[in-house]
Amino acid sequence: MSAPQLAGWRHVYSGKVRDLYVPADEAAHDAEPTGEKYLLVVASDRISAFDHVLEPPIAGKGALLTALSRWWFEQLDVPNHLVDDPSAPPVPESVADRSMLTRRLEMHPIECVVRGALTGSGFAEYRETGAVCGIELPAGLSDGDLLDEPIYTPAYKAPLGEHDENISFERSAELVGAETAAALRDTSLAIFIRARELAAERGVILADTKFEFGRDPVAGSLVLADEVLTSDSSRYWDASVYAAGGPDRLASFDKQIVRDWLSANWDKQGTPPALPPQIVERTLARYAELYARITGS
Ligand code: Q0Z
Repeated sequence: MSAPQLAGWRHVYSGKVRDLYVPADEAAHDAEPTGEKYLLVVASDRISAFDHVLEPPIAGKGALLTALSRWWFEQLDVPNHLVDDPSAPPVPESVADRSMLTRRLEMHPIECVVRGALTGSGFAEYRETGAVCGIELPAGLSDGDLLDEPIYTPAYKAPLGEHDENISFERSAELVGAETAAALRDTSLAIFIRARELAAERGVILADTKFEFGRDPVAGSLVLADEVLTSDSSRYWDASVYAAGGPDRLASFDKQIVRDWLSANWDKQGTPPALPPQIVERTLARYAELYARITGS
């Protein structure tokens, strides 16, 4: 269906929005002597909301999110999974602007979530227990309140089909070892603090985000993988809308138009209706605006 055939690559997995490929002829492309393996991460134009993939796709979304991810990788002082290697299999022209050629890593089964605001599942957990992932927070916080000190709230990446589960830092250490757990936490927090500051300079609040890291199979070192700081892996708010304090202050920077339209035009039972062209157009414009604001171009 939506994951197309790519010459020279074999499709191995699709999420709601992205598709993964490995080289069709893996042996021919293992870079000696390291035996490096590649993975092509392709961002489609698919958009999801309320746990459904919608029709039609938002043409241009995949390229904008890929460009945003690439831009953030460049800003960050952290080793990442991007490959620029002439001996790697070529990336098909058709997906060049919405794919990342990466080194295949041994992924840590932890979603490294950092929250600079209390909302979503973090606020829900706080309301019930006063804590998020074992981190006690002051009483009386409201949905969307900003946290002076961002908090690291890891989740265990459950096997396919199961739901990710919020865990304590101690639990993460049991899963990946104390040293790796500490590195995941410290690196995640450091990236978040830098990114939040940068976004703030551009009038955007980075409310929270999720990183994924892998282990370089040869060096054993920690490598930042997946997409980074895109609006599919992060919550971005418009700082001026947030400051105005109205009911839309926690509106998603880019997806809110879609969510509002669906809420008004669908009872959330069965298949969602197709988005009208004007909603598609306005949503693409929001993705473009986020990219322009964050990168300043
Ligand atoms: C990322 C994901 C996607 C669904 C695996 N460099 C890497 N090495 C090994 N594994 C991964 C990466 Cl990026 C990896 N995901 C997340 C991506 C569709 C899920 F395109 N899964």
